[in-house]
Amino acid sequence: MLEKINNSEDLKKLNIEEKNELAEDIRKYILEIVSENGGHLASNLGVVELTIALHSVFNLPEDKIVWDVGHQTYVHKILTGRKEQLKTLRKLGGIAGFPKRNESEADCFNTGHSSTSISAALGIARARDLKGEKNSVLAVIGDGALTGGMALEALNDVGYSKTRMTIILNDNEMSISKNIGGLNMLLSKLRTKRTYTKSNISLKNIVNKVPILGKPTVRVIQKVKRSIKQLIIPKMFFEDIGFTYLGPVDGHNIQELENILELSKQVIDKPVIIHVLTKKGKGYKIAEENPDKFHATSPFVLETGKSKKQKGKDYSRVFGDKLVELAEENEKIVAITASMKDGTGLTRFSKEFPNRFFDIGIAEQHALGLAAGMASQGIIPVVPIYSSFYQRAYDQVIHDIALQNLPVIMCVDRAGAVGADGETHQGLLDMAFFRLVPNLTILAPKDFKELEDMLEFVVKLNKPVVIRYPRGGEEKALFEKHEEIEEGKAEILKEGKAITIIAIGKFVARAMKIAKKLEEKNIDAEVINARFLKPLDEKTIKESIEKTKNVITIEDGTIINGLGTAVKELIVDKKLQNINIRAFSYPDKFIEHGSVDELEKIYGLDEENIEKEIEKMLETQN
Ligand SMILES: Cc1ncc(C[n+]2csc(CCOP(=O)(O)OP(=O)(O)O)c2C)c(N)n1
Repeated sequence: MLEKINNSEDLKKLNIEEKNELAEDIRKYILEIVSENGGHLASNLGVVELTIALHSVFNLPEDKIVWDVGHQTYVHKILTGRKEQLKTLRKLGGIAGFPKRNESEADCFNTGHSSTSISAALGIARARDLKGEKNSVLAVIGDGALTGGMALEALNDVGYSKTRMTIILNDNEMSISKNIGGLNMLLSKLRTKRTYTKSNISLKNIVNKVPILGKPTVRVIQKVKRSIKQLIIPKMFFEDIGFTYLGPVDGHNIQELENILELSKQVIDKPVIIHVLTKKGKGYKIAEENPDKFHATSPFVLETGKSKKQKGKDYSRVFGDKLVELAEENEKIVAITASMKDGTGLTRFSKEFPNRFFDIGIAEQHALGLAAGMASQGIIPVVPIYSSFYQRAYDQVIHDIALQNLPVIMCVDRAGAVGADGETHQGLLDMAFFRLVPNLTILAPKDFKELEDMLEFVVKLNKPVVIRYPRGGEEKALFEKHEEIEEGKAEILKEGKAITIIAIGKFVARAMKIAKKLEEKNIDAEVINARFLKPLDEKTIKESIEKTKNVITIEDGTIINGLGTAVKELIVDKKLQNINIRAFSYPDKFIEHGSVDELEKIYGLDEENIEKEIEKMLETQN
């Protein structure tokens, strides 16, 4: 069936049996591709029927669908002319793992970070009304994403304003792990009221029997429907805040989904929320049983579900294990996660210290606000969040933490380029935006051991602090020493006279390798592990630059306001004369998807290029 379908026009010609067959074909196709390329598997398998129903009932690109997070859009891509291209999913130059306006007209809004869809859809709907147009606007949001503050702010606005739009609440009871929170409790009450589906579908039959459906008829229907529900659940949250609530509906029954979507089109004086029940990983038993593991996966063997690559130790694990060790010694230490327990390495901590572990939903702002409150009372909160998601909590870092100088330990996981998830997920801005904030101490370890040492150091520091470390494992380099961490103190790893190489974080290992290669060519490089972006070790760096007169910096962040900028500022401020400087970093642009190795090559951060550039720099000087 999949061979016959290239777009939603083809889809609309199919009957229900054929659509069911198509759903199975799509599942197989997605499994083939994701097992090969890696990607977000379980969420996509869960929305196959829902996406088919949406494309059957609505007409894109006139009608607009905003996908929250956007990790579940593989089916949507298949049904909007990108079936073949999906084979290049997440590869350099290939199709992105998230919706992109520049990829297709059917992608009306870019997403990647959670909980933005309702705001964006409301904006699109208001623009439609201002322009006097009539198209439908929908947001598809998961129960996990609904826990994010931005989604709740938008719900508050949509319900009150009565703007015509539809929210599809894709409820699979999961965020990445099990979903949590009061809203989840509300949804589980609603989930069990299967009778709604029946009553709604029969309402749809009534609607169909009325030839021309006027506003008053809809109102009567709504009234009847509301009174039925009120009998069962005394307090209808969604209806009370201004929505027409439809559902819950079986998210794997295409006919029922189409019926309820058609019904929603009839409601013209209010926003609608359709509660759709789906199963994460649907149709692939191994993912159904381990939806968290298959939320996002590296390439795997289809028959067994086993990863194709042997997974070694990574920074998140090292962080998690060290935190357990520190928490055993210090009962003030607590850990907070914004729905990323596994990803940030906190699973062990959550088991060993359940009372000191807080999963607070996909709510980074709240995570930092909560941490600030705890720190104000003498608790030591440790908050690991991915670099790109820290962007969301910037004001909490400034206003709630730094301004009050509260000792919160902010661990920035996935700092630097992350690879296949692409521009929304690259962790390239954190050094730049954290460096601006007064009172923050900012560190980055050169390897696993230094991360452990830094954690030991910061739990005693009693200041707001940021430690950033990359995705995956450590870059292999044999460090002969690990000096004790002292506040604002860099580490000279190799002495030399020809050039100073200052690196931070994962690139320190690369700096050492480059220095060794240069040595073979009789170029004597000094290597400094900056350790602290702030406060920068001005004394050590100044003395070295004065000696060598040549300096390069290497960092996995944007060119603006990182290590390179800090060293340039130092050269100007200290009036150092006749210095050659070159900063290696990512440029001032959003960095596309591709493997980290590929991206580093493209942006000139690979060993060979840096070595070549150093040689050129020294040659022109001679
Ligand atoms: C701001 C932000 N924080 C964290 C994430 C990481 N993340 C991606 S998907 C996801 C869970 C989403 O759950 P839900 O909305 O229920 O969708 P499902 O995958 O279950 O369909 C999380 C936490 C993110 N994308 N954005």
